[in-house]
Amino acid sequence: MKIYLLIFVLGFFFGKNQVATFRFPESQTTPSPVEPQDQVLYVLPRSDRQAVLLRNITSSFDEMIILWMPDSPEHIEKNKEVHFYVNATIVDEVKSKLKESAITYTILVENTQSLIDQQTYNDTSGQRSTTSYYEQYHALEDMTGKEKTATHAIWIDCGIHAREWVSPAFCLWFVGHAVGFYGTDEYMTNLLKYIDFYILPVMNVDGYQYTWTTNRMWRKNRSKHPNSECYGTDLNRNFDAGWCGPGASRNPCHDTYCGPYPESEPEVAAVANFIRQHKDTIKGYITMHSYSQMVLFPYSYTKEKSKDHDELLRLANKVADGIRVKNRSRYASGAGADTIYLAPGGSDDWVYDLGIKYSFTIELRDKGTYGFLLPPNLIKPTCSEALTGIKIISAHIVKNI
Ligand code: DDK
Ligand code: ZN
Repeated sequence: MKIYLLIFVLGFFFGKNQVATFRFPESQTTPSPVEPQDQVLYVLPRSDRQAVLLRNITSSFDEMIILWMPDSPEHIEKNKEVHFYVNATIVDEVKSKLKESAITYTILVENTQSLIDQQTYNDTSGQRSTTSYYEQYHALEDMTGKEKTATHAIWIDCGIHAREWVSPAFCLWFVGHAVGFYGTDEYMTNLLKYIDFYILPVMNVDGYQYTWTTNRMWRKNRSKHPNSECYGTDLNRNFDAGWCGPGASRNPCHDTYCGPYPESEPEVAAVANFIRQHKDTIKGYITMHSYSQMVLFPYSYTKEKSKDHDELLRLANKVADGIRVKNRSRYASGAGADTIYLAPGGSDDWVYDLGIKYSFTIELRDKGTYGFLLPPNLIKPTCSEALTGIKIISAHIVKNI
């Protein structure tokens, strides 16, 4: 089995400079004019004799001459352009050799070092919210964000449950919206200045695939269990939060099977490890499910109230109100255990107990008319209202960090 932990980091993260200005650090790194620079020379060999000479010259100075065109000295031919990069220390020597042989050359690039400086110079790193970010070259660490992760982020995952198809549809839609409407959707544009999003479009990849190929109503992942003919663990019962208490099953044949032990499933272990490693950065956790139209928060493994119950309830109510006003859909709100049912081992409760206060489960459309078989024409209104909700949660988080 393969786990694809596909994370889009929408890293438009906050920096002190809002606008990147473009300037060259000429004085810092460029050698003074008297110091010779590497040069790129251009020669058009006019005869076979000249071609042979050029072949010899370009192959004799190991590392000091780098042939740009053609790809190797053997390919140098009469009447075909030759471009080669000459180290500063031998520029004069090479030029006089060419002159001796009556080969005319022109200098293609005189200021190589300045050009290199321009290309490796970034005004600031991580300023992806500015257009000029995309008009600079970026080192690998810069592109991948290696340990340059945002200071504040919100995690959204979709597709914990295989048959809840509108959930992955939402994650894709969210990424498309965040990228495509960046600059147009003012609210989103602003939000992305302050916060990064980690998006996991499909946590339960194997189960999701199985719903496309074999059984549309499959919920769990597809792991095999010893001593049982049945497949699959409910990933939303496998997190280490009240694991396998009332509301989960120890029977591998059941849809709410909690697995042999907490985080036994690779999908859960991968997500839990990532979130543990980023728990100081991740300020909000939102997991998308369907169906029943609800905004849920901890706890679901116990009927007891969490210590942030009042704040989370107010925020969940605000989300439901916002969706009702803007999108005219009705969402219920409340702690999981009172609002839907006892459901231990869930991701939201685990994340909450890890110390990430703003932890929500959103149950998307509908209320049972189509259930898991929500027709494609309802993807758009479902995603719009979910986005309304996520904007409200995000704004609250930004205000409170
Ligand atoms: O896992 C479930 O049964 C539903 C989503 Se379909 C959510 C239950 C409440 C949140 C549990 N963490
Ligand atoms: Zn679900």
